[in-house]
Amino acid sequence: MKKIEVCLSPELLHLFEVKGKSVVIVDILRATSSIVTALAYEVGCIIPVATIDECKKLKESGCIAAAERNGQMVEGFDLGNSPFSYMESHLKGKKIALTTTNGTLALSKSKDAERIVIGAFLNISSIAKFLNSKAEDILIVCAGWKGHANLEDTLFAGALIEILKPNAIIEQDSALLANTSYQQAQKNMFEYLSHSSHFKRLQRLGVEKDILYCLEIDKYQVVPILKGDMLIPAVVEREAVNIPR
Ligand code: 3SL
Repeated sequence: MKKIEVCLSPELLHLFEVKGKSVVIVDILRATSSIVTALAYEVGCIIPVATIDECKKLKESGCIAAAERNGQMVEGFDLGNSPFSYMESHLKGKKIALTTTNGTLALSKSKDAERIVIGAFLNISSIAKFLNSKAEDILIVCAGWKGHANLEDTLFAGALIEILKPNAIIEQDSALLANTSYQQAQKNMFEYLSHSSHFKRLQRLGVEKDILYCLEIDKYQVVPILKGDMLIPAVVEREAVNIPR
């Protein structure tokens, strides 16, 4: 049986071995929900980068570029981080460079993993199925908020464990904590999260509809996987990727 572990914040990643593992990056509000949405809406690929400067360079080289800091779109970029902005038909088949406060940073810190996939409630069953089809141990990396753990990513980790646990070993307290929290929250996650910090931050920014959307379960089947520097759907993983700008 494979092991499942949960890293509650990228700041704790030095305590884990990522090499040889399937790593699931999670930033429910909203980076990983936006990435899943983008690929479900047939964006060609997402190039995740940790910094605004890297994203700017990709924009200069002709990519569409999306940047978010502190919940808001960064001036001078084409897109922010609302999942709804990735549903536009003109983005179909395009390369989009993306940097976000925590989500893309968590990803860049996990790059030594055997494979990296992107998880959200929107694709949770497909992620579980994909992970079950692989032999490697699993590490769920929660993006959190600026080094701190957050509730929404922890709940997702717990929900994924709930699906995977019949075939897995859980021997670590953060995985137990996540799973127990999810069991408490599952009847009404929106209500459960309503006192959490990023929920309130996004509410102040007037994007409560993004929160509701990001908590929808199994809306899509796409499994975004990192290939080189691009996130693409896992089903096209073995095909030659030749995506126009
Ligand atoms: O922290 C992140 O990476 C973002 O998802 C934050 S926000 O939801 O866009 O505010």
